[in-house]
Amino acid sequence: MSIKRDRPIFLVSYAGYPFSPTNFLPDNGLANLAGALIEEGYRVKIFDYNLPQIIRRLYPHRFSKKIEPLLKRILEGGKVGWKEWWRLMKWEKILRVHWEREVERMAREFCGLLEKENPLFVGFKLWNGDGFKGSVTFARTIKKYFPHLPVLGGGPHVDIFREYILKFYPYFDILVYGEGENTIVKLADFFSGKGRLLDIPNLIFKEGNQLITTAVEWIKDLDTLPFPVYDPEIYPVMEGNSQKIKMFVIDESRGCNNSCYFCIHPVKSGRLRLKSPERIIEEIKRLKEKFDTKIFRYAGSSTPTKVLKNIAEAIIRNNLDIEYTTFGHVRGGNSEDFKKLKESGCYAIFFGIESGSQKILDHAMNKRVSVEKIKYSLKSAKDAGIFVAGSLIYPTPMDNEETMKKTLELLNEVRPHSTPVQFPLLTPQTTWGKNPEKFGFKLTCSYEKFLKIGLEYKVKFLFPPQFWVPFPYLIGGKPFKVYMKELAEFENEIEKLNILTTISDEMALLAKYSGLSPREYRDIYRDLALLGRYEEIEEKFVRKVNENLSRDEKRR
Ligand code: B12
Repeated sequence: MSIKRDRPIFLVSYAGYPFSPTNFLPDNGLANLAGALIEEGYRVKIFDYNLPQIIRRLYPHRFSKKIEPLLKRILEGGKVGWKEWWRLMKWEKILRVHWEREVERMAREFCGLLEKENPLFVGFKLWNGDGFKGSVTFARTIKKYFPHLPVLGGGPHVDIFREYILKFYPYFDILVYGEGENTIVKLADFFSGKGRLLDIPNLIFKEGNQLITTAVEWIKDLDTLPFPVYDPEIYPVMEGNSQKIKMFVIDESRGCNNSCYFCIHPVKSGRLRLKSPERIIEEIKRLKEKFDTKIFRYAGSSTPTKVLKNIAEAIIRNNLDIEYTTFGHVRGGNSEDFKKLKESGCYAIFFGIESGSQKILDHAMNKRVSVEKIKYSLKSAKDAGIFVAGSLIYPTPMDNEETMKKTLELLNEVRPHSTPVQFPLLTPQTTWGKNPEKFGFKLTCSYEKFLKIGLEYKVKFLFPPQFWVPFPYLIGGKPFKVYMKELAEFENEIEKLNILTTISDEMALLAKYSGLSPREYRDIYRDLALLGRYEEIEEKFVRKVNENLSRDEKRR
């Protein structure tokens, strides 16, 4: 049977309130899916709601004006009484109700488009937090008005929570886990009348009361993937300079062969596979030409340093004149490699240090790396002139006064430019998530409830973490409030060493193109986001970067 490809396919990403400016980067996952579908003759439209303009809808000025004086006082470190915290709590609730109503309104507007354009199906990229609940609102609204239109969910939150999403939220007809390029094309064929769902890999769906998960399939040769598509006809918010930041994410590798106990990446992305340097160069060249840009961010969570070096040599050979940031692994690289990376335009590297205690690295994390090697790699990257973000996980169940000191000593010796600190996140499907008690975690509710809380967890964005809804687990016997307080104190210790916290590799490079120092970039964004100042965010964090980039490109 011939397949009719006249109906478009709608792909949607709604990640919630943009707590971080990285929400404004174009979505490479959806652009890849678009590329795969277009190559097979399908029509695609991407709806990316992660824009500065979303702040205007979610946080109208009339709201922020009322609490601005109080918020400013908190941001300036002023004294706040319990009555004022109560007031803020009330405002947070009002704001939440407004968000829910506004997302419902956006979902109804979206339904208007469905009516007009009659797509073959709608696919959501599912994120955590408000993004997840908002996407559920979209899916529920679509199902209300268009019960027969297939609604799909894919992306990181599906990789982590799998069938539990369907269990609690039956508004999605099918979930796609793992890589989506091959699967989405087969689904498009299926909805056009060809093939059987059971023969399509990477699916989770219900047949009657039975839950079916089809076999996983990973893309063997990444060079065979069609090029991602960001053209404004397909991805309308790529138009102009004020909506998305023109820093593109290149997935130079996918997967990870390590098995760190805390980490979801090997589960989420399979075994390590690499794109060839030639393919990467071609991707970069096309994006540079089309979007007047010169900044990129690699997506691979575990690309070996030697491979990064090969790509760097190709960039130099091709005289690309770009700047990029990447994850780095502390194993396997030497100082010459980092010099080569720098020469090719590598601006910043994000290393996972996790801890300065060898015992914790070995027994709590399975990092399979020595503290000495961590020091060597970070110092070499720094000496090469690269901005080094070295992240930590704290406090783990094994942490105590002595391990904390060791970690601070490591930081003081290496002096990374930035040290983002994450508290131990118990993620389902990781070794920690599968055996919490073995590693010193204790759930304070049933496993199913733990999953439901994780699935729907939202931060209280006007408040520091001590005020958030507690995570349902103890760490080394300590409850949420205690470990969050320890985390905050630890971050203070790090800042006392004059090392920045909370700044990632891509934020460091974006800061440069915003004309701000990394510290200003972090603090100004946080303050503006808390106050809902979308015009300034649009101007300083999106338009300015894009204009600086295109000015640079035109000058060449
Ligand atoms: C690079 C990266 C980024 C980049 C690029 C965004 C992206 N593509 O995901 C940037 C810096 C912009 C970013 C930002 C954020 N990120 Co990020 N990011 C990553 C990282 C390291 C790699 C993602 C990637 O590029 N993969 C390659 C591409 C091709 O895959 P993909 O985007 O997932 O899409 C594929 C599949 O998921 C699937 N798919 C996706 N959507 C859909 C939809 C349908 C319908 C179908 C069928 C299939 C499908 O098919 C795609 C093609 O194969 C991952 C960790 C990891 N190793 O996976 C974290 C990760 C995805 N990020 C995460 C988070 C939380 C964020 C932020 C919300 C917050 C933050 N600041 O970190 C923002 C939100 C961004 C936004 N859109 O608003 C979390 C997600 C957790 C969760 N449960 O939601 C992860 C898993 C990191 C972690 N904490 O462990 N991120």
